Amino acid sequence: MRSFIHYIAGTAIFITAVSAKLVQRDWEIGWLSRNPDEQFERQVIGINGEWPLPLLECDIHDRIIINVTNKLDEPTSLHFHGIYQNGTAEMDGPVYVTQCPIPAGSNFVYNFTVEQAGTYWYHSHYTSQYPDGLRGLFIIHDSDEPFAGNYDEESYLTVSDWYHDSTAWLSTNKFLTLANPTGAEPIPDYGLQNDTINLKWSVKPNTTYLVRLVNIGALVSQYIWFEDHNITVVEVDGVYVEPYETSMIYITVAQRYTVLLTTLSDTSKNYPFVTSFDLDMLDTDPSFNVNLTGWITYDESGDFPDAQIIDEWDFLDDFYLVPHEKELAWEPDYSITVQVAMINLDNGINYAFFNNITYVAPQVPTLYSVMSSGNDSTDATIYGTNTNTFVLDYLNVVEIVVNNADPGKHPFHLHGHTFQVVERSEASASDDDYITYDASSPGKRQKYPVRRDTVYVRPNGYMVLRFQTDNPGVWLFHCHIEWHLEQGLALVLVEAPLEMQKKLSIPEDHYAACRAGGYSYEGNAAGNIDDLFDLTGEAVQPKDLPAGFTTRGVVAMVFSCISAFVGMGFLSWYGMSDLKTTEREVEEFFGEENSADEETGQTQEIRDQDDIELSASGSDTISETK
Ligand code: CU1
Ligand code: CU1
Ligand code: CU1
Ligand code: CU1
Repeated sequence: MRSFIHYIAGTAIFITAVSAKLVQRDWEIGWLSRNPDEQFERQVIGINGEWPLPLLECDIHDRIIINVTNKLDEPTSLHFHGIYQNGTAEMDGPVYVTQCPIPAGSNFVYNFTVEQAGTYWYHSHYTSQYPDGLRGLFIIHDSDEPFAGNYDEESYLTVSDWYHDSTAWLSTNKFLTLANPTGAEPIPDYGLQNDTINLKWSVKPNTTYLVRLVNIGALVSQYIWFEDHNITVVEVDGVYVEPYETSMIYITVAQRYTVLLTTLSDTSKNYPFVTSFDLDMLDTDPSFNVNLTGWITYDESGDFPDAQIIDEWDFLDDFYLVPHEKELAWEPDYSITVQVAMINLDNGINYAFFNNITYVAPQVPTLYSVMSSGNDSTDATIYGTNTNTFVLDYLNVVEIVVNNADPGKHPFHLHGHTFQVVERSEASASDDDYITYDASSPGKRQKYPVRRDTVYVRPNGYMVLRFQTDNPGVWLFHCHIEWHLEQGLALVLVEAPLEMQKKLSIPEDHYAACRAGGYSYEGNAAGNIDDLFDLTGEAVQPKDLPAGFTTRGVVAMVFSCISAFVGMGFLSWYGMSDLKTTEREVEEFFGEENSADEETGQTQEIRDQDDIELSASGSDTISETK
């Protein structure tokens, strides 16, 4: 009997070894011209002259090798969202975290195996680049999936917001500027379904489809529904779940819902499906119809009716999904509590914070600091004062408590892991007050908490996430709203650094990319090799606002400057192409208040949380201070 078991096990390993295959691609990343919303032709980032981007598809256990050539006129990188990269953390992709930016003209090879299955995506992780089009689907098949045999066909539906200007331009000119003191995110110009509009999804009657719903947008969560067709959720973010029937999905950027949809027997009608922006996430309503309609198409020559008006948002709450592999909530060995806030610093710009630190990228990618720092790698100090780095022990359960002291919804994503969503509060009833987690009086919990890699915290609410540190690597935890990541809403987890040093090796072409771009790749966050605890020259956030000067004050200041100009008839709010004069005035104002600090050149100490007046994002603040 013993030898029989041994024989079976050996066979299984052998079968795995032969069935795994190599999926190799040469990808030239470059600019193309496209007009996906039929409103505006713009430059998008394509691969090998293709956009929409190629579908990356493989089977579980396969090896993926992607040889990237950067043909852009700017750096780039690729991240494979949701892939654990266990043993290959150096292939994860976020710049200054696990690699240097890939300079224009350089090559870089991503090489890893996938020991997981389901619906993923790949995207640039260089500054705010992915909404310019560098984002595509990554599907990993698994013949052992629990719903195997329950469907006939496969399909996918990506949704996204879409901008006509490049995100880099928007960021510099519209978003991170003094003219935008409330941090209002740029309003998208349109929405896309499968990177197009008026999508007709041709279906066969009486057929069950496995449909992968993916939000590859930059900012906006979307509601998705299929008229007269219910859907059954079977997977979220690569985690199989007990089938859950619903009529509507709410999907934040970066999330995935895989659903079963059975078509009708009657082929005489076509049915709208709608992907609809969550308008709560926009400071002003867009001028286009945010309910984008496509059609379940039974009859190509038939009518394509308008979508019906719905009267409520009756969508699935992912908190109640139950993983197929049921596990009780893991008991934490270590807990990290972070408070989310959006605050102006003394340059008048609105930043996003975890515990009063807005992430500022180090000079040396944090993984390379780990690899070049020996036993000092276990001391978070060397990773810089502005990177929000936490060093985690190997094989622990770590809890992240997110207390959202901001009236916005934030979809947080953890690299390298899925986490259990142990608690998630409702939104606070008041914008002026936020709810914090109290471990001594737990809120509503599920016996088998859902696991996924991206989940949103409600306005002024909290959530409790737990994961296992079984994956040595440097992992970013951040808001996946690209604008909020630009504002610094990120922290870094250095998971089991001594294990990393034993298990990881950085390929030579990764260091070559650093050399080609003139980036440092050794030493601490400041690139200091001799004394790892000397952070002289590290990148830090701008100074705090002068004492007593609040976000509201910045808003008032900026708007009074602007209205002064408008009053003089020189400028109008929407027509302004250059706010340099306003910026100079405000800078001079702040500069005078702040000159003493500037002379010392020291990083200002972090203030008590109570001192911070939170920015009330949105039009309310603006109208109050006009
Ligand atoms: Cu990711
Ligand atoms: Cu992502
Ligand atoms: Cu956010
Ligand atoms: Cu990320």
